[in-house]
Amino acid sequence: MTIRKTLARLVLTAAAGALALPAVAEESGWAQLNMPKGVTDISRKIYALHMEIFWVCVAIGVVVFGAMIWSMVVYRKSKGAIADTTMVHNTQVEIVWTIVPVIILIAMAVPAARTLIELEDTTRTGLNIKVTGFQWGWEYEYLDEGVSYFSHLDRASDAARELGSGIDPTTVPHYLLNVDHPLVVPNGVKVRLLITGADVIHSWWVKDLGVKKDAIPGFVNEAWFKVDDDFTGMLRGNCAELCGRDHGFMPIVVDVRSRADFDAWLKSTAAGQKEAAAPAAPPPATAPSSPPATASAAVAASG
Ligand SMILES: [Cu+2]
Repeated sequence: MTIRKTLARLVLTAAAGALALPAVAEESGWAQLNMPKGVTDISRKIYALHMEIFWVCVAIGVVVFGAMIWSMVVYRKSKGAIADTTMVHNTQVEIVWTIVPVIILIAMAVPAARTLIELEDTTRTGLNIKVTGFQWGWEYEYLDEGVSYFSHLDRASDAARELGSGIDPTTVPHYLLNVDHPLVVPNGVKVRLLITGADVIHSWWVKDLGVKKDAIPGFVNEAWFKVDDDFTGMLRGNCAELCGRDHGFMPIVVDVRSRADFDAWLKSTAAGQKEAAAPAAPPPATAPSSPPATASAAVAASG
């Protein structure tokens, strides 16, 4: 088979695969080489910007390296070429190679700035969640609803990662990419994240949401996302800041639900946590009173 045929077959296979996959299938093969389009308007804008800049870079590369290679081959010394000394300090050439890059940079800066401004607009949000990174996991607090819980690496991954565990990691579903309690959010709602760190710097990164924000102790960073109305499902991400020994073992899972499903989940979780935090029934007069359970001890039973 010729190289051209092989390449054509690879391109067709990749295209067919891309068409057959749902919106956020886990990428495999060729799709892994690029960033995903994601499930939000902003993530698609970031993807479009990335592709625009990518093709500008490709064009510049082709022109610059093409001119260099052509000059070196055609005007080589062995062919009797003599250097053109009029090109040195040629004012016209210098003006052209200053102005052309400036125009290219401005052409790239305009769409980049537009997307960046939109990315930073955390106004008019429908849900506020505080995200705290710690060694090694995440805490999520639904600020207006009084719901909070911790999210750790799931037990199956945690057991398989132990040295000499004897468990084949390929048999563990979503190995090192699964958690016990995912962040549950509704689709079609603008969600604001307030991101901070409890010990060292972490970074909350979910590529399908177009969010990657550092979690820094003593600072609160903001980010937002609004998942497409028609999307429900799991999105996966990681801590993107080297934060210590178990940096690779603090994945992020976002469970996107419909508005009604989310409301039901939030209501039942809030009720469950309130019940867990309520003081126990009054003890007998002679027995010492037990300390009340704290809200942080109540871990959400997310379904
Ligand atoms: Cu981390």
